[in-house]
Amino acid sequence: MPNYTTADIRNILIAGHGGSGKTTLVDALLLASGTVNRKGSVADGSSFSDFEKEEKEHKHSIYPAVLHADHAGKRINLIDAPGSPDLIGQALACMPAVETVAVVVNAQNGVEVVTRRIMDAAKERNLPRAIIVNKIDMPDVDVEALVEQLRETFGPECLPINLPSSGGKAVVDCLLGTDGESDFDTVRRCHAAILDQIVEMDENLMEKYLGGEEPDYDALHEPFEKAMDEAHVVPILFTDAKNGVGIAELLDAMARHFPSPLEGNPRSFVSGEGESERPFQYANNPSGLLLAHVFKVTTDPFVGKLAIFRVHQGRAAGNTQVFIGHSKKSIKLGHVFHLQGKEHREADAIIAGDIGAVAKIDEIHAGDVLHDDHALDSVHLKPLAFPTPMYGLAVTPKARGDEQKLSGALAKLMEEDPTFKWHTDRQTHEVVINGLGELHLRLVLEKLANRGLHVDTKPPKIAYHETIAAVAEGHHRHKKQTGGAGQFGEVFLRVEPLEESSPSRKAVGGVGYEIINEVFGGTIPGQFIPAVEKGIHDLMDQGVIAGYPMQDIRVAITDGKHHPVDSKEVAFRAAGKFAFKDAVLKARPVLLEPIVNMEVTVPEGNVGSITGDLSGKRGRIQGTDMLPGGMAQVRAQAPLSEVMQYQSQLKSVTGGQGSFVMELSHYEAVPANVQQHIAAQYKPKAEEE
Ligand SMILES: Nc1nc2c(ncn2[C@@H]2O[C@H](COP(=O)(O)OP(=O)(O)OP(=O)(O)O)[C@@H](O)[C@H]2O)c(=O)[nH]1
Ligand SMILES: [Mg+2]
Repeated sequence: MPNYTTADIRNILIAGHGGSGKTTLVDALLLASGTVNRKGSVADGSSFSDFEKEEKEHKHSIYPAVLHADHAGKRINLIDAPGSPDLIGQALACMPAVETVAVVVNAQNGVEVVTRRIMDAAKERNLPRAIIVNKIDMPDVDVEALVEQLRETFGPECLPINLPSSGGKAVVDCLLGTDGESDFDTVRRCHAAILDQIVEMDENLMEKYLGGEEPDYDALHEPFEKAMDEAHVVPILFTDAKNGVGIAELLDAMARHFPSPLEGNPRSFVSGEGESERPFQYANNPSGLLLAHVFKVTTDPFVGKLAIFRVHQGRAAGNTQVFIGHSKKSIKLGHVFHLQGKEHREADAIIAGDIGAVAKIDEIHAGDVLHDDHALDSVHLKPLAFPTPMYGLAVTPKARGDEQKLSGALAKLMEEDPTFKWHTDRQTHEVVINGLGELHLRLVLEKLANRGLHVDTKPPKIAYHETIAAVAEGHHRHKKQTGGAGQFGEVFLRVEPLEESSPSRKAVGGVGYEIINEVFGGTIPGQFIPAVEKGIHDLMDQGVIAGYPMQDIRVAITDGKHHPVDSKEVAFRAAGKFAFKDAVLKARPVLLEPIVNMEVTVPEGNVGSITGDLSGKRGRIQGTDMLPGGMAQVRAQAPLSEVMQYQSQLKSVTGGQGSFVMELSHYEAVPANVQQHIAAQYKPKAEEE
């Protein structure tokens, strides 16, 4: 067993915008705690956190790494997430594993795109946050203005607990400290501001404090931690990770004030599905039954598949039998490890609150729950939304015969990254990959190449959907007489648009429809209804206008006729399909196209041409924000079909200085002329009836 208890653990996600210094900070924390004996460096490829081949080549993080620093009797687990906007899915996926999200802000740049995204996502998930302002050594940083910006953007609960001093060469405590020199504001004023906020959590403490008594660290832990849990305080700390300034103070703060697994806000585990879904209470207690959540899987060159999990209850001991989700078959866990970057340290058990890993178990997938009790078999974490990736490429292997290998590799990558998707196009049979931006997919192609898989790429076809805009009725009689036995089935039905709010319709972009049976008096005998439904399904899948799947349609089967001898399933399946087609053609069929949310980052001088260009592409500009360093961000919505090749257009306008990410917003009807054009190009296979 480890020499620490659940109460001694701190789980902290280090997230924030690219280049803010997260990895450097983690390397500094490891060194300062004495957990390692040298300082890792991103620049020379010796970082404990950025250890993967691609990370060393690019000199920035691409995958989250799990590390730990032991300090003051506490085990501080640190997850270092990549900061590129394209890779935000990786940070989001790690949130269920931690009690605290520490957002690193580059003192020079202030609030950036990913700063905002992570702050919002952590708040949405009810996770306590801290802000670490890094790079305070850089020339011309205006820390005072930055604190103002943080408070304006994220709320007045963002309050410094230390302050830079000696021109950024040191930090001075203002949580308990009342005097000392600081580079801006006064220690006394900041001390009063943060304490006023914290004592609100504890009446007793407040009384004493108002009576002039200063609290000590022990008295502060509980109210401080509680204030973080309730987002009543978001502590701000200052560091220069490169030169080790503020690092010891940060370690102290993590150990002293940040919530332990026993104190942090509980994760939303639920049992059952749909209507029978209930919140599931668990206890962060090592002696209970095992409940662990796999938040990340990776492929390790030495040990193969590695599943990284957070134990929420009980303990995951090596060489024991566990169940995966609702599978009734138990598997043997084998060795369990603590991770220190690429190093795996074997442990007897991973206790409640801790983070560990297990290797070589193909049956374990990201999002799985590991447990050791059948009674827990329907327990899972309430799924959280990830951005839906829409930037796509159709890929074909350069070497013949690599198709199988390619799909195997893509399936692995998809499991490792919740915002990477791949599928085979139904019409073109091409393999299509989707990511959040150009960089995202470029990294995927690089990873494939490193595994010996080289591919050609081209833009994929747009995934249109079809739907209807009106109510209509349809009818078809299927009758065949070939020699002896005949086929007979007749169907009447009605179609209507299915509103977005209908419970039977799935999430945005999901293909939702509903079929109801209103047949009265057995005009279609019960046993043939499934055949009619099958026929409707067939056409839903094939589409009517241009060969795309249909969605958001309610179909009511209303009436029909049968024949005592000739009525057969095939007859009703055909009748159902063509009655549905008859109805759809009368119900003003429309083609829906995907609309994407885009965030385009360009030099300020290019904003005019970028917004002009996007407007010309049927885009809607939603806002422009100035960013540090003479850059600006344009937020817009645009039809995917118009921005499929955006990378090359952006490159030519900005001379390679622009970047963008896109995600699915919703589906919308295409303009009539576009629909006519697409429908005219569609040549359905001759239909046999
Ligand atoms: N001057 C100065 N440089 C720093 C500091 N922290 C990090 N750097 C430098 O900033 C650059 C980026 O640092 P990283 O630690 O890789 O940043 P990151 O946030 O992990 O970046 P991503 O992994 O791409 O998201 C490196 O060149 C670091 O040496 C700091 O406090 N002061
Ligand atoms: Mg990094």
